[in-house]
Amino acid sequence: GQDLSVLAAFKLKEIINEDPITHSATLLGTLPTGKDDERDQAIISLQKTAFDAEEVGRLDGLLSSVKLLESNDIYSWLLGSLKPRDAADLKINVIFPATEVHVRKYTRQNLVLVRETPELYTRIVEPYIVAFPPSRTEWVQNILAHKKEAHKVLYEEPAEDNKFGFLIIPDMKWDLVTISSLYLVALVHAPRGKALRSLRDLRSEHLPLLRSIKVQGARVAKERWGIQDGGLRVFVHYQPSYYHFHVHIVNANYTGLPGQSVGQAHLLDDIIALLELDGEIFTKLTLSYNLGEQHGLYVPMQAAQREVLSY
Ligand code: M7G
Repeated sequence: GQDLSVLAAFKLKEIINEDPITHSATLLGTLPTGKDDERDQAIISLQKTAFDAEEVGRLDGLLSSVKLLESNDIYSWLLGSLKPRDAADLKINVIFPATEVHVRKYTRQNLVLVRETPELYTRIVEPYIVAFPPSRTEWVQNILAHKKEAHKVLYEEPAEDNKFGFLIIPDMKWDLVTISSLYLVALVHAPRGKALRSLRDLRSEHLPLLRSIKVQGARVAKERWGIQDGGLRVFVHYQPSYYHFHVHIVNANYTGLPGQSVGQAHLLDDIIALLELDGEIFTKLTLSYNLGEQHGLYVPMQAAQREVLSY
């Protein structure tokens, strides 16, 4: 259809990432803008979809051909091809037009761990956050204003004068069908003048918001998809890619994703527990995290590390 012809017009420049564990590849290239012969930068990510538990049970319906590679005692290994079927084989994400920040984010890169004291936050990280143009979180504003993805909102609490609200919506990483890779995101509705950008901004006044995200996320996942208590991994990224506070709500069994590693993901339960101990804790804590060498904070944070006491 229409969409296929758009993707077919993609011209590859470079494969910027490839991961045999997540069965994914990220392509950098160009797509036509629709204006004359103009083309602009595009990022296309391909990921093989997970199996549906029911579908793997019927191998005859699943496989079109197999080839034996080897057999030894009770062990055999083969290669097989999937039959054309109703379920999709690939989840495809397109970013177009893609900015340089996107290209850098999606390009395979070395990671380093850095330590961010409150002082380094104020001096380096906060100005970096403030410098992002508002267009960077246009997609969030579109969702919060019900201009995009409106029919997919699963739960919503509006903000009131002094009260934070939020909504829960399927994450764009999710294919919307495979429960084993269920991935939702909660986006915060901040009252006027109370922007909440990241983990660093959290204070005791946000505890009701955080608890409500936890409760409603669990309720939605249970009612819609039968996910039982304890079946979700709910976490926050630091650093995130987008500085409009949001929470990742993921099937607990969907493990091993790059965004779930130590050095990036913080469990919402742990964040709540910390704030219960001390409502100002995020103004005092040194936070450690990994940065890719293409990340905008990499150079300044690396340079500042010698100021951070190591022990
Ligand atoms: P993050 O921690 O800021 O960055 O999370 P990450 O992308 O490095 O994880 C942002 C989350 O929002 C990610 O899980 C994205 O997949 C998701 N997301 C990003 N965009 C642009 C969209 C969107 O347009 N719609 C939806 N539904 N989710 C999005």
